[in-house]
Amino acid sequence: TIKPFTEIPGLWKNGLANLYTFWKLDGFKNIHRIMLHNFNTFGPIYREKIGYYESVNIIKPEDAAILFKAEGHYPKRLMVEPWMSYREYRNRKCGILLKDGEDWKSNRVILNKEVISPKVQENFIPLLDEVSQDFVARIQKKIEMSGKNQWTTDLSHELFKYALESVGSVLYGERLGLLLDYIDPEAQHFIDCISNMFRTTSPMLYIPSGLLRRLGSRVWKEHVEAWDGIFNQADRCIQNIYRQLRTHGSGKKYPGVLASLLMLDRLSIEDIKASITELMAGGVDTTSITLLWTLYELARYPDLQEELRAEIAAARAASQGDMAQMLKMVPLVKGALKETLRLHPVAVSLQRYITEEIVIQNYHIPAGTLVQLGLYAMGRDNRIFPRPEHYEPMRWQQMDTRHFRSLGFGFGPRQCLGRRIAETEMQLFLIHMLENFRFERQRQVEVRSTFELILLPEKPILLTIKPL
Ligand code: HEM
Ligand code: 2DC
Repeated sequence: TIKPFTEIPGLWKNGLANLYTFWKLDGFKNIHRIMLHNFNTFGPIYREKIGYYESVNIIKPEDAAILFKAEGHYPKRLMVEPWMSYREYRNRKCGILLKDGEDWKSNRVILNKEVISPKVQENFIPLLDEVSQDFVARIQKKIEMSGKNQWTTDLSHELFKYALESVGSVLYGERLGLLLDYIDPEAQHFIDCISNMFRTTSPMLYIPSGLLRRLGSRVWKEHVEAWDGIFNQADRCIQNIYRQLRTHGSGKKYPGVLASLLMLDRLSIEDIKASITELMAGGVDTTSITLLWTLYELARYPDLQEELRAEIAAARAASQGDMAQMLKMVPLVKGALKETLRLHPVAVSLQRYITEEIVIQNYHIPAGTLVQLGLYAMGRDNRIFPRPEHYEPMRWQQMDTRHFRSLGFGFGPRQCLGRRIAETEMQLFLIHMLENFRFERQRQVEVRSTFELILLPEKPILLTIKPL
């Protein structure tokens, strides 16, 4: 017999009391560990209410399959309210990330063609390959300058630049110049603004941002400042391409995502600007942190680095300089990235408002409910991933991975729009870096994640980079 919604275990009766407990547990930074704890306490499904925000939480791949079948034609995830509030406050248009319904769908269909289809991915490869090669050269220079034939560093700042340079080259079809010795202070400011934007979002998640705005609170002010910086820099980049296109037209073989969208002329300029801004902002911390975690894991396993190098060398030889071909021959590199996202997902959860009633773990869940899949908790569950604490890229070759286990980029028509850019950029990075360097770690202590809307390393990760 199927049990009613009201019998789902969990703490959902007193939202305010739960918000207080959450706050006392420093929940804003520990949301991922609290979710893990809740699954251990309540089992594979629990209901929760924190403040005014209510959800049902699930963890199993087979339940994720049921969830995504009920997401409807216009899948809707939890609205990040502060992001929406900013756009209302500054009277800015929402891009693809915050749109809904038919408006989202019609924009997404067009963006898919220019951002995530296999056809355009081929165009991204040479652009991203060049950025990776420049990054290697930059690291080589740093190693030389150190005078010690090795470089020990917190690589995150370099990775932010790499990520912005990569996404910028794809969006604008030209280089921003972030890997040069002297970089544009505006570009560095943009990077700082993105981190600040994420950091100031999480404390506002459970408190209506309208309230914080009227109270003139400090987080809200910092949040606005961060988004202002993001929009201003993106506007400058977009204006620049727009002007070039009007005066010279596009001479290049592939002019980038923005110019392609402008020439296609199927979205309004305002819609294009809004989504390009979000793509530019979404393309920095996500890939850079995933790459940092990957190097962190690889630094612990020198043998794995060797296996990856062997695969890369074989692929390099077999593909004879055709990078598109080469990327099809590196399953272990791809497995490593999946393994990183399993242990260190960018998004702590995936969420959908279901459009029809479903049954999960024998409980009725009514249409309209917000259902969350605990991505971080799933990746660390030993019933789903045997020996979850082991970093084993190989497991993605053996297991039945098709069944809702590799969900780092989300799922279905609402999945990450930047997925192909991110994957290509990260694969090329690992290929070039492993072809040139070895990675080691000073202290073999574990670095935990902290929640700043996305999951980030709690403290700096120090790596030692040595030439091969
Ligand atoms: C959405 C993860 C990189 C732009 C998402 C979602 C996830 C995600 C989990 C929500 C998907 C869902 O609800 O099903 C990641 C990860 C990345 C990454 C793990 C890298 C390791 C990027 C990059 C860009 C980007 C590089 C931009 C170039 C977006 C956008 C959305 C999105 C625009 C919203 C799509 C929509 O609502 O239709 N991402 N992302 N992401 N991501 Fe990413
Ligand atoms: C954060 O409880 C935790 O890819 C919340 O590139 C639920 C939630 C909702 C939406 C998620 C967010 C979480 C984490 C960050 C995500 C976001 C959707 C897109 C965004 C996953 C899980 C991200 C990082 C985008 C950001 C683009 C932005 C900078 C314009």
